[in-house]
Amino acid sequence: MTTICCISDSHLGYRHRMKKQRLLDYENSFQGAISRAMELNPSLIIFGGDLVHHPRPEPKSLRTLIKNLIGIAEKIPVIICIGNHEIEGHLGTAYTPIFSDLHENIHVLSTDNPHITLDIGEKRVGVHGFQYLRSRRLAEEKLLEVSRFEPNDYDILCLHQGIERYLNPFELSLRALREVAGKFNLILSGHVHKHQEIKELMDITPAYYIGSTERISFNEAGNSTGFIALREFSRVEFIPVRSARMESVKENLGMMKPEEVNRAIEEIIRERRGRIECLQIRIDVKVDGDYFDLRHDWSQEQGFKILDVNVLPSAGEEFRSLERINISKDLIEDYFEKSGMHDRNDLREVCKGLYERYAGGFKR
Ligand SMILES: [Mn+2]
Repeated sequence: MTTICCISDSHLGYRHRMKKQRLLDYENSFQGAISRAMELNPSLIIFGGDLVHHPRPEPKSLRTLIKNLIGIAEKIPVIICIGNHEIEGHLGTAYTPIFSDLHENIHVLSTDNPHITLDIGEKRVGVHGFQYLRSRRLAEEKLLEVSRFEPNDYDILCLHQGIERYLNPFELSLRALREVAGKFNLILSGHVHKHQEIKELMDITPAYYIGSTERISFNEAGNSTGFIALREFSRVEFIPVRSARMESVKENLGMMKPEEVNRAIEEIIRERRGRIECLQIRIDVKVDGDYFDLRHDWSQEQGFKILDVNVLPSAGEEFRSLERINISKDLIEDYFEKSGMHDRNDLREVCKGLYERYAGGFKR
């Protein structure tokens, strides 16, 4: 069986919420994805970009990456697309193009090198794409350019761009993609971390977001982590990869006494200890009592890699009355004096300027 694996958005070297343990998570899920992929005995591995989180990655993560790339390349070809996290501007700001010098089996897609053709099984396979481009005009122009090639037996477009309806701002409109989609047998993209079909293209050609191997924010708590395996040039499977278990809990407690709020949060934590590794708790509550009786320091709670507790008390009368204070230039002067910032003339002038520009004419 011919298999092509596509792995994306591993974000190696990311220190999520400044936690050291999270650095390891990105490494482990990346290694996990590669081990699982290699078990499938693939003929090619494509990386969809954002292999690393920073354009100048932390050395240990870079070492993990390089060792793995060379390890794979000893056995099969590797193709890499360059993601937004790996590049700051032009190609010269990214380390990724250098990876093609590590091994003759490693190929990097870029506007300098947008077409890679390989013999896989009985087929001549073309993989086409370029580095993440920030400008919509440029990205659409390059897409059109890259789509002009002599067809192979099987052609894959591999990108790392924001696509209309999935990200805003986007760099590729659906119109531009639909125009060229027919040139390809498969379209793959990194960048959007949730694995899914790009359904607006599916009537022309199968198109997918590859998905990420580890979540980089609590917004992604609901995403599965894993990678794509293309079987026999026809079937696309999503292969799950173990990552840190993440949950985001949002609750509205209505009206509660501070000690009841504390107990409710402790209960949420207790239920998840040992089951969830990264936990975010967001509580909306009308506090019946003193806000300062809420427990504010949760850092002593053991058993989590990240525990993030936020209590948002709904605004009571005392907050609403604040809205009725009229701002004036005198009030700004007053604030700078009383807050001990009387020396900050630069900031004071900026504030007064902003007031004049946006609120100066406003009188109740
Ligand atoms: Mn990414």
